[in-house]
Amino acid sequence: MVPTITAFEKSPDRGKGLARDMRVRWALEEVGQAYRTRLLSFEAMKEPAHRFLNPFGQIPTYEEGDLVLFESGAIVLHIAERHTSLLPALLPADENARSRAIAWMFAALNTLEPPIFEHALARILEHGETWYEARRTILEERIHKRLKELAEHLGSADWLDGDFSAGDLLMVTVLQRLKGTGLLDIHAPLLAYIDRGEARPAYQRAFKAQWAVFEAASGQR
Ligand SMILES: N[C@@H](CCC(=O)N[C@@H](CS)C(=O)NCC(=O)O)C(=O)O
Repeated sequence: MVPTITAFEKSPDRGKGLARDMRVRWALEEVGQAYRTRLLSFEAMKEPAHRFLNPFGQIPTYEEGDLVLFESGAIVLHIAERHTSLLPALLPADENARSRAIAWMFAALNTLEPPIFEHALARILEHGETWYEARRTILEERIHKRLKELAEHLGSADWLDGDFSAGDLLMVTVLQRLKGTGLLDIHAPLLAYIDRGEARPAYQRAFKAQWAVFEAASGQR
């Protein structure tokens, strides 16, 4: 069954691929699963029809027969779990290694993403506030602490725990939000890590698909 995902009709990131549908597209490409995309305006995301799929009125969602999912991490985990017989898979066959890969998925979304996303939001929504510089400094200190720890764990390895996994997929998408901020400059291994993720053919296909949406929307303006 071909699943349907939702994505922004006009992504506010202007085609940079930072919206969270990108994680889902990338996971689907990694496992070779075709998918359909339903594009939504900001207004449509808040309508009851979409809130039925995601109570928070956000993208991405995932529909596959009777199954409806929201939360990008849960969707990527579902895709990974449904395609474990593939080689290479997004989750390792060994049970302990699989649990560790899932731990990295949580680490990406629970330990790294919160300060990184807060920083991005602050840059957009709070930069005019009198206290903005102080808040920015605090958030950047928190981010640097986590990036240093992550880079130390990664060391000279290509991926976080053995082969590329769903944990790496989520981690790379989380770190990408820092590109252009300068915050990654002193964490060179992480820049190379993001590059490795982005070089994967599945990532390239996913990026192209979301870019096509942005280009089509730009043409209509
Ligand atoms: N934790 C959720 C966050 C979803 C989320 O923040 N989606 C954004 C796009 S990346 C969105 O829909 N923003 C519009 C809004 O919240 O109104 C996930 O990982 O799926």
